[in-house]
Amino acid sequence: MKLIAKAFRKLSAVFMMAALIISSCAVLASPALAADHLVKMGSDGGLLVFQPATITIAKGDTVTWENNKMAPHNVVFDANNVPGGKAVADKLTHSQLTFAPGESYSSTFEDAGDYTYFCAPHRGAGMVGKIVVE
Ligand SMILES: [Cu+2]
Repeated sequence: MKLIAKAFRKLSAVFMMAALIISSCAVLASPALAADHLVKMGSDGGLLVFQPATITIAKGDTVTWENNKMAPHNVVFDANNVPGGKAVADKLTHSQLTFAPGESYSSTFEDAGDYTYFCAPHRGAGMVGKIVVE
């Protein structure tokens, strides 16, 4: 009898361990791990550009724009250049200017499509970016 109880305890310990391993694998395998992508505002070389100017991301991913050089900068989406129109453009836009290096803001992209944006002070200089959400 004692032997059976001992074996049973051992078996349940093995079962618990297996359940733990399986459940941790399920967490690791979950596909929707959203990524965060960094775009610098102003190139390292001091050019008035977003760097990289175009990035391709997945639905649910976040883009963080970080002030780098040649401030001030901002990030403006307009209704004609995003899927979803004005409501989406307004939600993604960060019109407040950044002045200090390292200042940043982020937006999360929920729908597939092409999103083009610009920096208001430097639009004329060609400071335009594009996010492709697949
Ligand atoms: Cu700018």
